[in-house]
Order: sequence, then C-alpha cells, then structure tokens
Amino acid sequence: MPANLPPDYYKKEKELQMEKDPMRKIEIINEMLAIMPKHKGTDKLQALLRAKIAKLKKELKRTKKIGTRRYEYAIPKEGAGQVVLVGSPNAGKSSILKALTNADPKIGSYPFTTVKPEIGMIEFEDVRIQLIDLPPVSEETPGWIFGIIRNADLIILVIDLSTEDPMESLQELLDLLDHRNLKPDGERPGLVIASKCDLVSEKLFEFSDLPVIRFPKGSEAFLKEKIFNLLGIIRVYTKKPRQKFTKSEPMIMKRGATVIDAAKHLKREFVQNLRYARIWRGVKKGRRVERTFPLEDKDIIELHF
Ligand SMILES: Nc1nc2c(ncn2[C@@H]2O[C@H](COP(=O)(O)OP(=O)(O)OP(=O)(O)O)[C@@H](O)[C@H]2O)c(=O)[nH]1
Ligand SMILES: [Mg+2]
Repeated sequence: MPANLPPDYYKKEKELQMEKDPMRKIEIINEMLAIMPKHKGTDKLQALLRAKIAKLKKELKRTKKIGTRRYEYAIPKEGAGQVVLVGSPNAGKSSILKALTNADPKIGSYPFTTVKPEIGMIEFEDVRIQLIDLPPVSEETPGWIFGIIRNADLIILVIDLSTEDPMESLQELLDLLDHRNLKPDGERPGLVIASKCDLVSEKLFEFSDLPVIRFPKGSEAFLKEKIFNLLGIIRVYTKKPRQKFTKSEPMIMKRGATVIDAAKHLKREFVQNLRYARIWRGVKKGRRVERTFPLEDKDIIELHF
C-alpha cells in the first residue's frame, strides 16, 4: 500500500466498503481520486479506481435495461456472490440478514415488516458476499421481486420451524418458485434455513433435495462458511516468480477452474504464451503444473509465460 496517501483517502476507502448504493459508490471513488496525489506511484491505483467506476456504470446500465425490457429488476452484484433470502411473512429473514451482516433491517413480530429489498455484506475470511433480504413472497408478489431472485447465485429459503407445518410451507415456497422456473438447481443452488429452532424441541425436518440447516444463536460462522461453500467458488492467490508471496485480495473463480482460466482472468492478452504454473497448496512445497491443472480453494499460483 503506498505510504503517501492522506488519511482522508483511507476514510473514504472505509466508507466505500460499507456503501451499498452503486450511484453513491461512484461518487465516493471520484472523491478518492480527487484526494489522491497524482504521480507515478499512484498510477496503478488510479487506473484501478477508474476501472471500478466503469464496472459500476456498466452494472447500473444493465440493471436499468433489465428493468425496462422484462419488467424485472436486478440488484448490481457485489463481492464474491449474491445470495437472496426468500420466505413467508415473519419467517425470520431480516433477522438472518442482521445476524450475518452489518445491515440493520427492521425486524417486527408482525408479517410484512420488510417492504423493499435490504442489502448487507457478509464477511467470510477474506471474501465479501452480498446478502439480500426480500419482502415475503406469495402468489401476489410483484414480478420484480422474482427478478431479483432470478439474478442471484444462491437462494436461501427461510422456514419458520415454530409454525404448524414447516414442511408444507417449504413445499408451497418451492411450488411458488417452480411456477416461475426459479426452483433451486445446479445453476442456482438452494439452502433451507430452519429458523426459530429455539422455540421447538423436535429434530430437524427431513427434506432430501436441498441441504437444510438450523440457525441457532452463535452459529453465524458456520452458516457463513456453508454459504461460501454452496456458492461454488474458490479463491486463488497469485505470486510473482522469484518474489516472496504477500497475501492480497484473492481472485474469485468458479469451482473447477484451471490454471489457464486463472491466466485468462489476469492477463487475457498473454494467455497463449502461458507455459506452465507453479502451485502452492496447503503446507506442500511449490510444484510445477500444466495449464489444464484444476485449481482448489486457497491455491497460490505463479504463472510462467
Ligand atoms: N425465538 C426466535 N424468534 C425469532 C428468530 N428469528 C426471528 N424471530 C422473530 O420473528 C419475528 C419476525 O422476524 P423477521 O426477521 O422480521 O422476519 P421476516 O421474515 O423478515 O418477516 P417479513 O419481513 O415480515 O417477511 C420477529 O419478532 C423476530 O424477533 C429466532 O431464531 N428465534
Ligand atoms: Mg423482513
């Protein structure tokens, strides 16, 4: 990190991390650019921030397009994945958003407390995952809410265990999604959270198709890890040949990605020149691998062109 950035810059950087509104994000990045001293040492950082602005603008445009064309609405994706909380009124969705993120949604003991999507960021180790809390869904739910579900990478179905027939509620929810071609599948996986398990003593209900977990107080870390795993992503770190590895932000890739995919991610124009990679996995010594070698979460790679 360059040492010559003024303290105000870091303040803005923090503000940016917490901000959810893409329009405001663009404003903050512009303010960061204005504060930053302009010289060779900050060239890279300036380019990075400009690229961030371009990406945010593109996403905003895409969101608007989807909104007008299909009467659907998407929330710009942020972080390593986008996860939505779907469930009946009063099921405990907003409580989950509050427990897992920095968001502070309204929680009420009456149904239909949430009237618009609320967004928070889950921090899991060194990745951030976007979590969206939705108003409750039913047959009357407007189409744009289903548009948000369609855009998500993982659907969490929240079922209140203290209700009379949680299995039936789950089936109703699945039917509702199925009618809109939104049933969780390999492309868009699903997880069932059985909420309010402190109110009932029975064992967890069985549901064979989807993973089901309870969410008692104190199990936030477990749930975060589960969400990360279900997103089907891996983190890959890079190091430069003959230099010591210093941990920086990981590349987020789909599970099953290979060395060549990582090279494409990093230096698309030089991919054809990639000869081989060296890889560090766990405590093992670095070893040479071919271009088609499949990567795993937390691999460190060194590309040789
Ligand atoms: N005992 C208990 N109560 C819970 C739990 N989770 C949520 N609640 C209560 O259930 C009620 C509804 O919680 P919310 O998180 O607002 O539920 P929601 O699904 O967001 O509700 P809507 O926005 O109306 O759809 C509140 O009174 C919460 O305090 C839990 O794990 N245990
Ligand atoms: Mg709510």
